[in-house]
Amino acid sequence: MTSQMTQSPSDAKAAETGANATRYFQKKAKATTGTDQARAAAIIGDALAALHGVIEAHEVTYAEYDVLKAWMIQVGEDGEWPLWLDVFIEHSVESVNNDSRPGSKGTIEGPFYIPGAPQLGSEGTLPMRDGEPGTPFIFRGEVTDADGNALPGATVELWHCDSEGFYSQFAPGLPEWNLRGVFTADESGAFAAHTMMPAPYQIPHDGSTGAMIAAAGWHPWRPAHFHLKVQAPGHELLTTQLYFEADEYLDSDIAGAVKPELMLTPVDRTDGEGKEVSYQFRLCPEA
Ligand code: MBD
Ligand code: FE
Repeated sequence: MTSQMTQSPSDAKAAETGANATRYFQKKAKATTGTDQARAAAIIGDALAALHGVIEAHEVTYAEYDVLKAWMIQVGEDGEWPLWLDVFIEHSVESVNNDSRPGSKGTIEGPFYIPGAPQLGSEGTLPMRDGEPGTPFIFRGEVTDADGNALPGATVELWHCDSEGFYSQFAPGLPEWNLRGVFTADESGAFAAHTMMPAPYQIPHDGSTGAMIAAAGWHPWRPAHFHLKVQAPGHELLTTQLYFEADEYLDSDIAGAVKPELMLTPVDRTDGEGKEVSYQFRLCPEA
């Protein structure tokens, strides 16, 4: 019967969250990469050799091998591969591909981006519940090219969790587009997003991903963050996150996605309740 009853975000289960993330990923996944056979053989061969090296270095037992097998089966059954991969692997792919770009630093997308959020113009309030809990926050941004010239019409997609760490469309009982929206930079390249401050965030940890973290004695936390995708014609898409100075999890982000360039230092608003901050996004010219 519980499935018939109204659910609240805190009823979120890693398996349901994971199944949603898997479904969204499968919608956008491409079947081919254009990777040729020689490169595929090199990547696959090196990946397997690296794993064999770990097994030899630690003299992994058959009992441990069987635990790995059972665990991998369970990750798949619960749909947690998007979560696990984005937490433990994506940061390496992101840095190999983007570290040498000029302009603002990017970081991982993570598993909870959904395209098609409401369009809010150059200034607006993200969709939120009546009485949305948290500290009101104004995020002002400017979008420029790598030389600092304004990029009017640039789009800025912003998504983040609520003050309890839940993302809409991944935890039950939240309005569809809660704390997700798309802004368009005005003629001076500026936009302003009115929202609530996100809280430090625990990745879903009641499933297989959590079991691995617990087995290693780690914690499941990420520092509080905004997720953003910033885009303008003729420029590379910037996928990034912004964090808050002094957050206790900056040095131990389970997803390894913090960079010193991605820090916000909000100040108290002088004209109202809450905090505000501004940030400049410099986009890299298209290759
Ligand atoms: C998140 O919110 C997130 O940003 C990452 C990287 C992984 C899991 C959940
Ligand atoms: Fe996130």
